This record gives sequence, C-alpha cells and structure tokens, in this order.
Amino acid sequence: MFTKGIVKTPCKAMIHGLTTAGLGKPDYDLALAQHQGYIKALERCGLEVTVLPADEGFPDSTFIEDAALITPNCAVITNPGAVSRRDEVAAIREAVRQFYPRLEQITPPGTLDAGDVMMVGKHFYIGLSKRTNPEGARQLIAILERHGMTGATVSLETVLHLKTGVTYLEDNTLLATGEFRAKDEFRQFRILEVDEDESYAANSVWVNGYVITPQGFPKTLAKIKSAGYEAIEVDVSEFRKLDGGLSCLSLRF
Ligand code: CIR
Repeated sequence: MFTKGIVKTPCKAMIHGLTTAGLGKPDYDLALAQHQGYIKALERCGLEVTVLPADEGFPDSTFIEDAALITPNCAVITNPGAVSRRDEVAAIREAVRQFYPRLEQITPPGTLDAGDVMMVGKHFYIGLSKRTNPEGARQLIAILERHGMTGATVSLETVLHLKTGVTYLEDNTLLATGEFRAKDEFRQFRILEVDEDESYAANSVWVNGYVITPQGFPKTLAKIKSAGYEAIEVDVSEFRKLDGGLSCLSLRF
C-alpha cells in the first residue's frame, strides 16, 4: 500500500520543455487544471499528497518521477540524463528528506532517470535508455543490494523511458506495449497488451488497487477493468505534448 505522494506544480516555462512528440506546445492553464485533476485522482486512491511549488528554472520539473526513486527500504536521488534537468534534484532532495532523512545518490558519470525504473516488489527493472547509462544502473543495483533488494537492466529500443512502454500493476500483471509485450525478462508475468494506437496508455499507474490511466484510450481502459482493477481516467493531454506520462508526474510511496 502507498500512503503518500509528492507532485510538483508545472511552471510557465513548461512550454519550453524537452519533447519529441510533435503535438505542439502545451497550454499552460489547461496543464495546471489537469494537474489538479491528477492530484485529486491520487487522493481518491488514498494518498496524502505533498504539492511542491513550481520552479521556473526547470521547464520539465513537473516530471518529478525522474528525479528520485523511492523504494520500500530507501530513497535514491538520481542524476538525470538530460543536462537541462540535472539540477532539478536539489528541490526534490529537500522534499524527499522530510520523509527519508538518509538519502542515497546516483553520481556522475552515472546518469539515471527514475522513469526508467520499474518496481516489482523488491526487484527493480532498470531500462538502459538515452537518459540512463550502464554506470547509473550499476550504481542503482549496488544501492538496492545494500538495502536488501535487487535490480537488473533491460534494453530499450523505441521508447524514451522504460515505463513509457510498460507498467507493473501488481498481482504479477504488466500493462505493456510494443517491444515489451514479448521480452524474455517479462515472460513470467500476465501481460495486458496495449495496442500500438493506444501506446501512450501503457504508462498508467497502480495505486492501492486502483489504476490511474490517461483519458481517451478505450481499449486499454476496457482491458484494465476486465482484469479486475478499479480504473480512474485523467486527462493529461498537455503533459503528453512533452513526452510525459502519468507516472512521471508523481512519486508514490
Ligand atoms: C523529458 O524529456 O525529460 C520530459 N519532457 C518528459 C519526461 C517524462 N518522464 C518520464 O517518462 N518518466
């Protein structure tokens, strides 16, 4: 069970955030309203949500998930792979420290975005991506092992982050699209397949038996419901324009 969440209010500069989506610039006021809807969804799942203030110095800082990994046994501040995002971690360190006084840290030359890290109980899958390098993954695995957990790397071909394409929904179940539907590493899981034309919905989040999923992907929504989850749809169209999914918008622990 998760009891807490941390989110970070989008800043006006988000319209200049990193993107490959080709969907145009986000509408800031709409993004703020959507962010409120996202917070409400987390609260409906039973989380007490800490809302950090916007930070105009970092256009992508609302994608707070990339800056820290919170596990059952420890919290790790990352070293984000995109240079423009590196110093986002200072504010996140202060926020996470309120809950975990002793923090672990990924250090150069290691880089790691926690959007590349998928928690399955006490084992963590780490995507090797343009943002997460082998040294960052090596450091994270060493940290996890010191805290009684394990980690292993997964190669990525087409997606930005591991969790762009695959989400763990607990109960031995994955929501997966594209290259993740048939990976050897994931053969032991029940896989709910997300069709290519709904691939954005592969980034959903499990919170306490609920699955929060992006609005507008009816086939995936139906699969989540028929697998027995209570689904909550939220509109995150303005974050999608910056390659951001649902999981990127919060830390949950
Ligand atoms: C970036 O490119 O870093 C942001 N525009 C989007 C980050 C999305 N985060 C995630 O998938 N974990």
